[in-house]
Amino acid sequence: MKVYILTLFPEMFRPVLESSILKRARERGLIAVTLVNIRDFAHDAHKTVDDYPYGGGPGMVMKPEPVYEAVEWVEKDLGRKPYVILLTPQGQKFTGAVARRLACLRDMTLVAGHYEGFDERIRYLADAEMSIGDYVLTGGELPAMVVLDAVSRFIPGVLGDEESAMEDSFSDGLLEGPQYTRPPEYRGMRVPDVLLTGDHRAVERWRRKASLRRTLERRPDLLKEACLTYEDRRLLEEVMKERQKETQE
Ligand code: 4F9
Repeated sequence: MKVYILTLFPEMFRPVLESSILKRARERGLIAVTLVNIRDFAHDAHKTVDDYPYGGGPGMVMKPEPVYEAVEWVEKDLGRKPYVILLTPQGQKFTGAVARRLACLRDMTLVAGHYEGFDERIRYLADAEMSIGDYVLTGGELPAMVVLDAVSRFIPGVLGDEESAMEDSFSDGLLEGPQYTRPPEYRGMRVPDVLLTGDHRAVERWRRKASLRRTLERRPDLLKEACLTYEDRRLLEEVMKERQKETQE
């Protein structure tokens, strides 16, 4: 996938692009990232990219011209219309399901704004607006990194066989259950016996049930949307009975 990132702070992205999985994905040619400095498209000698809001008020607003021209530069470089995503708190909620869909795109252009906001006309450039959560940040850079990271993990080959994105929390709409590694007992905390047995079917059943239990306890809202098999529903019944017993004790 070809990714363009339009920002006033390209240096913020370098450490992220040069670390671990994203670095490996770029080296393998699975993702190509181009950082585009919006300031390079400013018109005046002062490289102005923001201005006072019409009608008054606090803060500065990003001017439309540099962002429009930066997107036009991307279109030329790419040789076709890019898919443009604006990172804003007013956008569609970015979820794992959205990330998985975006991973099918040939290209993705992330526009990170700064200052108090964008000139409204910048929104007309975007195919989508995305929010990573209900909070305001100092800019769209961190959200752009979040989107890039989450989308990358769904691009085939980015994760090794050992680290499939399909096994993670949310991939089937449930949270992951607890995981353990050695030692079998640490400071009195024991690894559940079933995991030490080597009985793969019993382990799988235990994992599924633990995942259902954790989702019920922490995110019952997810259970309504999750796609559960007949066996899942039976395991969930068991969990609910166990929890009832636990509260009676
Ligand atoms: C963007 C916050 C997406 C959350 C952009 C300030 C933002 C944001 N999700 N905050 N600029």
